[in-house]
Amino acid sequence: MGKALIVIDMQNDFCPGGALAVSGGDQIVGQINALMADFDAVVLTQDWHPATHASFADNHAGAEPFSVTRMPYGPQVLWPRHCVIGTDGAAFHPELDLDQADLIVRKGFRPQIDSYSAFFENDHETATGMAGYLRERDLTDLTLVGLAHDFCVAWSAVDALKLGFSATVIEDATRAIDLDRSRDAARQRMREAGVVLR
Ligand code: VGL
Ligand code: ZN
Repeated sequence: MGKALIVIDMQNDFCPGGALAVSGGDQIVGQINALMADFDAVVLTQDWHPATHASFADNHAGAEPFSVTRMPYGPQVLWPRHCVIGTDGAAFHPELDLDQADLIVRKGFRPQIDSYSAFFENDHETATGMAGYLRERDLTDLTLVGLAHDFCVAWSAVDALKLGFSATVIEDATRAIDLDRSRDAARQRMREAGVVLR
């Protein structure tokens, strides 16, 4: 039973100057690097979208970024184009210590479905492979950090609990998009699911 640090989407597009910049997103890199040595394993996630991705507002005629549409799997925020496969925006923050990572899980590469969680795409059915990897290595005790607190970090933490892992979010090593008070909503959902916020 080991401890894994799950570093969510520490990519250029989520940092200041990026396409979907999270305020202060770059300020947490040093802290995340310093945490890595305290864990048995480090797993990074990477938001990784084809140019045609259905979560991009500019792939929907007349749609504004940050508006909400309906997808077959439920409501979906339409985002500014971000983390397009192979672009600099999709690359990790240059100071993130990739050398300490055991695994990189890419998500959101299916054109018709978004993926906030590190475990499942937004249909809550299509698995990313993360759970299988962690279980095979007997990594049961998860700590989550990275971007964005109220989307990919929160969904990942809630799914971790559903799958039988324990999950702690170090809030100081996250930053939120905070769309329509989504930060408060995410904190409440995480607490209700049994995620430890620290
Ligand atoms: C994220 C919105 C769209 C995230 C990814 O990493 O929180 N948010 N894609
Ligand atoms: Zn995305």
